[in-house]
Amino acid sequence: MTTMINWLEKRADLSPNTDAVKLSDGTTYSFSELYHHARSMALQLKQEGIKSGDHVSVISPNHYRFLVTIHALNLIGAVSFLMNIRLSSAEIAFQLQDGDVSAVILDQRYENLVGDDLNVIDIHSGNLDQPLEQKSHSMDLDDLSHVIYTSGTTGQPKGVELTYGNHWWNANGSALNLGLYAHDRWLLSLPMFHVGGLSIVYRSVIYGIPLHLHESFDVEAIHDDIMNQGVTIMSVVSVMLDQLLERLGNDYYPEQFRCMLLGGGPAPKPLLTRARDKHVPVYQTYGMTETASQFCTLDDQNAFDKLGAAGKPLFPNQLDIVQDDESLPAQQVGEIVVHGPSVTKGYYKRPDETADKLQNGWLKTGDLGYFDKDGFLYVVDRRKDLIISGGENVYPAEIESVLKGHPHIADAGVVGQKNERWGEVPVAFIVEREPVDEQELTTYCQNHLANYKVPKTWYKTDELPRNAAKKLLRHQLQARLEE
Ligand code: S0N
Ligand code: AMP
Ligand code: MG
Ligand code: MG
Ligand code: MG
Repeated sequence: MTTMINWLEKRADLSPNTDAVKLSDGTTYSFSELYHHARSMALQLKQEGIKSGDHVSVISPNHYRFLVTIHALNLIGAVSFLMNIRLSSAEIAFQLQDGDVSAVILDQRYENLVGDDLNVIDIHSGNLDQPLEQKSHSMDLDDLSHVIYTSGTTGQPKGVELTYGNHWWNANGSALNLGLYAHDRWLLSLPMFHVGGLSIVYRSVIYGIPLHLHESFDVEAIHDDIMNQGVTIMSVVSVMLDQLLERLGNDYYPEQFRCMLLGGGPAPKPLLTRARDKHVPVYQTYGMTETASQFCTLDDQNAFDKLGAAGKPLFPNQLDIVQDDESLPAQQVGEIVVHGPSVTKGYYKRPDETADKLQNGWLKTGDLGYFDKDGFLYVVDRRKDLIISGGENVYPAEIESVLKGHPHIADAGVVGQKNERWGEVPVAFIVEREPVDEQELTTYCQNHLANYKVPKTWYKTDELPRNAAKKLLRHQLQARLEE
């Protein structure tokens, strides 16, 4: 047990007048204002019945109120379940139930995603400037701060448990790698419901630097922010970098822009080359929900030399490449396993899966990679069957199980297809029981799944390749696609 003063409270004491946030319309809030707003929100939420230890879901796009809510729930000591706004109501319902969630704080635009059996609170209600008494708040590094769901090979999403300690070590490891300057400003456009965005919230408070909060991925607004508003770091996924480079055209970013942190999936070599040609300092990173964001990252010295590498494990993380429990030498591809204080303690209410994936403190990621002779990580393949579309994970098993629930479908197999815009998109092979048209299938999937999981192309076939044990051979479907 390691207790600390609440980080926002500490930051508001150390740098009360420093900007905590800058919004795209130019509005700024200082750390002391953010702290006051979070305490006001916490008071309101307590009046709504939320107390320490409660499981509370937050469903919102990026917004100042979302940031305030995250801090307010931390002040109360409630565990926040951050949910992807792109999910369908069926997917949200699963997480709410699985997570034993008792209240939902949401942006009204997403009201239709939840039933009325829970305590639903409008994130935009409540006065953020309430008169408050002096009070001190603490946090325990071993306590859960968030649970974030990820899908799996089985098609059943599971909640990754993240503690304050996970975030603390992640933020410290990041600064020890990227460095920290008094004038740093981190642009936040990744959604805060994924760890890539969430981790910036904690870095801002722990480092005492402003975050430039964008409510959507508006290329023009972001380009302007980098060019004219002193942004020094931005976190992106490949599809964002691609569009930003397009917008940059023949121009160059100002010198103070020192890091484009690129993660969330593979980085195509041509994209990295384009960025290098434009002197955009891309730091490729490897990390995941289970490691509270970046785990391995390139550094200043090697950002341009080790194109394609995801760097070395951040201080004090360890990463190994293994096969049959043996470490492999450099250049040999094996499974990536990770160990360190930013790694999750496990999956909520999933003791078997936790025991299977976390052994002796090492997490089996399922990803494949190798070290070069200098110890830099190269990720060569993702967890089994994982498709990444624009930074969002898509698991074939999840889509297949929805498709097989359709009365006219006898069998279904889903694989990823290369896509100019999203990197990869899911496509489906189906065996019909009775004729069914593509529009009907698309609508059916839209009712059950997030949009980015809906197959973009349908291939009708007489039979799917399965082995003797009836296991679907997805690589054969993949090969058919490439033909
Ligand atoms: C790429 C984004 C911004 C695209 O969204 P955009 O442009 O805002 O789309 P919309 O206008 O909302 O929708 C238009 C149509 O496009 C569909 N759509 C939207 N997104 C996708 C998608 N990803 N794939 C396929 N289709 C998509 C909409 O449905 C809509 O369709 P129609 O018109 O039919 O209604 C957006 O997708 C985005 O924000 N992506 C990033 C998500 C993300 O955060 N991923 C990272 C998750 N991983 C982690 O957090 C761990 C790694 C990590 O921590 C990290 C990652 C990056 C950088 C740093 C780190 C770090 O370690 O610190
Ligand atoms: P998520 O937790 O949803 O962000 O998914 C994390 C997964 O994204 C990892 O397990 C990898 O499969 C993939 N990933 C993350 N970073 C990289 C990278 N640098 N190169 C390739 N794949 C990556
Ligand atoms: Mg101000
Ligand atoms: Mg994901
Ligand atoms: Mg939908």
